[in-house]
Parts: sequence; C-alpha cells; structure tokens
Amino acid sequence: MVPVFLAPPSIPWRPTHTPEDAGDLMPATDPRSDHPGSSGQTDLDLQLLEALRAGRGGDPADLARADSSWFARARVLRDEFGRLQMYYGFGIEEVSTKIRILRQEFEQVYDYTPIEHVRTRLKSPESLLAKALRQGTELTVPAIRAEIRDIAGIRVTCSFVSDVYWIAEMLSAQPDLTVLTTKDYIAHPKPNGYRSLHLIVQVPVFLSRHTEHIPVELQIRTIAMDFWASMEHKLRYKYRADMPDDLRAELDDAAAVAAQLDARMGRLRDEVRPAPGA
Ligand code: 0O2
Repeated sequence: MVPVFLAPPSIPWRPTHTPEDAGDLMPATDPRSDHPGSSGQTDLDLQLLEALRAGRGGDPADLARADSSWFARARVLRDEFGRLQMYYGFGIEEVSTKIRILRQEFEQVYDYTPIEHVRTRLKSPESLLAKALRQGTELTVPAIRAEIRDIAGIRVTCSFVSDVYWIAEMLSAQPDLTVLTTKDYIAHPKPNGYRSLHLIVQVPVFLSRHTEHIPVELQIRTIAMDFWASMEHKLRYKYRADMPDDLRAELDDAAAVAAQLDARMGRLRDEVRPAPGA
C-alpha cells in the first residue's frame, strides 16, 4: 500500500518587511539529529525512508527492518532538502527586497503605495515531500527543483486591480528577473471563483562559489480577492471534497460580490487619482 503523506494543513504565509525575517527563512535544525545517543533519525527521515521504500515496492510499515543504507539515503535527502530550503529562502529575500524598494519609493516620492501587504511562504521539507509524492515527482533534488515551482512564495496584496497589473509589470521589467510563467486568474477566474495573478519569476542568487537561479511564485491580488481566497481555503480545508451545497453557493456569491467591489472601487479610484502610469 502506498503511504499517504499529508501536507501540514496550511503552511503559514507570514508578513514580511522586517530584516529579522531573514533568519526565520532558514531551515530549522532538528535538535534530535545531534542528540547524543539518539539514532539521529528525524520524522522527515522516517517519511523519506517510507517514501523511498514504497517507491521500490518495499513494505513501508516495517521500518524496524530497514537497513542502514536506506536511512543513510534518507538522511542525505533530508540534508539536500535543507540546502534547497536555504537557497529558496534567499530567493524570497531577493524578490522581497525588490518589492520593499518599490513600496518605499512609492511612499516617499508619491505619498501613495500600490502595495498594501506582503507575505511570504517557504514550503517545509515535509510539505515538499508530500507534494512530490502527490504529483509523482521522483525523490531527487533535480527532479523536485524542475517540477515544483512554488517552493518559495510571495503574496502581494493591493487595493485595486489596476495596481495588481502595475506591480506585475514593474517587477517583470527588472532585468535580473525572468518571468517563467504567468497565470491570470483575474482575467480568467478559476471555476470556483478564485481570482489572483500568479507569476513564477526566476531570480539569481549569488553565493560564494556559484549562482543559483531560484523560481519564486508571486501571487498578486486585491484585498477583496485575498479575503475571499483565505475564506475559501479555510472552508475547503474543513470540508475537503464535501462542502455543503449551501456553503458552496454562498462562496460563489461572495466571489461575485468581491469582483463587483473591485470594479466599484476601481471606478471610484479613477475619480480621485489617474490610472497607474498615466
Ligand atoms: P499554499 O500553501 O497557499 O501555497 P500547483 O498546485 O502550484 O502545483 P497549480 O494549481 O497550477 O499548481 O498552481 P496555481 O494555480 O498557480 O496555484 C498555486 C497556489 O495558488 C496555491 O498554492 C494557492 O496558494 C493558490 N490557489 C490556487 N487556486 C486556489 C483556490 O482555488 N483557492 C485558494 N484559496 N487558493 C488557490 P498551494 O500550494 O495550494 O497552497
């Protein structure tokens, strides 16, 4: 039987813009790994071990009989995941800095900012493993890097729809950022009503001996879109596939109201301030 690896309910998206955040982006060291007398096996090692063995048709429940080479491989993978987290954390810092600079420039020069809030999220090794298993990605670092593009995430919340596109344009125009993909769920909302602009941007991270090109998922959306998405996420997590019809209908209605609010606020904004770039 293939084991089921559940991602944590939600990986917290954290507010950013404080220098202290940088430290928190680093992978936490599991104290058990260096504990004298312990076997050095972390929960992640065990999950990885199960995944490795399941992939090879072994009996994942029988961890007691696992030989040391399997544990050694799981430990190597865990260390590689840790390094990966560090690189992607740096990617978040690089792109966050760009966003912070834009925000400060706007505040100081124009006395207005199109950016309301910024939150960041680095996928934990456990959630990375769960996603790799869910989508059938080979458990190697190159395969994971190639196939999972949302290890690093930044969510930018704006007041107005026009600001969402404006921010996307300004960032896309920066010469060291490469836009790998764009998904415009504002122009084309998901069937459930989800709206947001998603870009995967690649940023160079210059290390002591080499350069890493790190993809970062940017989700840019209005406050109304964000409010709706966060409620939908909570309800979806609570009910999984069995959301009651009346709640589903309520959510559909709320999505329409959020879109109307964005349209109305956009019209009001045009009354008081020229459109971005005008
Ligand atoms: P988290 O923890 O919020 O990041 P992918 O799942 O990325 O492999 P997909 O679905 O093509 O592939 O990516 P997409 O559409 O760009 O969506 C990725 C992220 O957008 C999700 O990440 C959510 O954050 C958000 N999102 C997408 N669709 C919905 C939706 O219907 N409702 C809500 N509330 N959020 C959505 P994760 O990894 O699911 O979660």
